[in-house]
Amino acid sequence: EPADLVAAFEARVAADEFIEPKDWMPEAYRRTLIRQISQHAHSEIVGMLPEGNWITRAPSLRRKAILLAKVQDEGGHGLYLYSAAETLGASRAEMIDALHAGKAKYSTIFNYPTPTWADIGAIGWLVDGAAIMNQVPLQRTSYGPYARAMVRVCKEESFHQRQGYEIMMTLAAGTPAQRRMAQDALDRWWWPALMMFGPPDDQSPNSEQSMRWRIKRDTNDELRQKFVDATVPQAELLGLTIPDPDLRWNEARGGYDFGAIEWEEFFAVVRGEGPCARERIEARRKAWEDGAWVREAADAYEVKRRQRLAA
Ligand code: FAQ
Repeated sequence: EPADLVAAFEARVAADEFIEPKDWMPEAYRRTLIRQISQHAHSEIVGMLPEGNWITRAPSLRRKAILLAKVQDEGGHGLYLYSAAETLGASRAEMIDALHAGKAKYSTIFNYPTPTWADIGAIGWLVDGAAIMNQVPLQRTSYGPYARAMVRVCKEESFHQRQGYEIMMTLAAGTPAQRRMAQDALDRWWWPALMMFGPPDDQSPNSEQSMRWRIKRDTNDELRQKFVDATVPQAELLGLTIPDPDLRWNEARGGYDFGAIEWEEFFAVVRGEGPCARERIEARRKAWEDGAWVREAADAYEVKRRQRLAA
């Protein structure tokens, strides 16, 4: 790649300018962005499934309307993000094929089951909470379309986080059985939520380059620490116990120390061995096949529209 173009690109990134679709960019920067943005999109789309499981069984009409709207928002985020990746030259069909073939990743978190209603509270509180921690800094990521998509996504995610926390507040203040259900959901979601931030910095092959290109603005461990620090007081307010005997405030550091994460579990889930991995991909494949007629109808309509315009 021409050294003068590379130097000009790097200077723009260093000056915190946004890189736009028609600007020159190194091929590896383009590929990294397609990887991250498409995987982010897949996470939103696969992320509709664990909560979708509860739409027909939400405990009241109000809860059902809220959950339906939240899951719909996630679909919207996915489409937004696929569009952002398309501006880099990736086609949607290619990206979706890569997901269905198991070549493209999606967040490990969505491979865990949602057996109780409290899981819907825990997902909003912890999973959306972790998502926001990661996405707020991405509003300043160096690629313009990705950064702008994050602005709207973060607004919606912060509403999602509050609705989850409100479910947890209701359960935590409810009957003993409801409190137990809330605690059980926290027990099951806590460690997977910490894994969402990715491998530890010293085992994160992409971090160094992505930080240099300002695609990532914080490292995996920095964001994980911020999430723990923000979430512990929220658990205390609920009167629930974070399932980590090593969790304690570190006065000198001004943050919480926490126990060791089971990275073997994380890497197994990344490899596609998560408890619901097969079910999730099958659900996505089926939805894609069932929707084929809609795509065909849209294409046929577009052909007719162009013919009308040309006539
Ligand atoms: N799951 O070198 P790094 C949501 C992979 S929020 C699966 O550190 P990087 C909202 C990683 O891809 C969730 N794979 O990688 C919602 C890489 O493999 P590759 C989605 C993971 O990219 C809420 C390898 O490990 N959010 O959906 C995970 O620099 C509720 C090495 O890792 C985003 O995607 C993982 N947890 O950092 C929806 C945010 N972690 O690609 C519904 C944007 C790592 O080389 C309900 N993405 N891997 O084959 C990012 O910020 C980054 O991509 C990281 C990973 C931080 C996820």
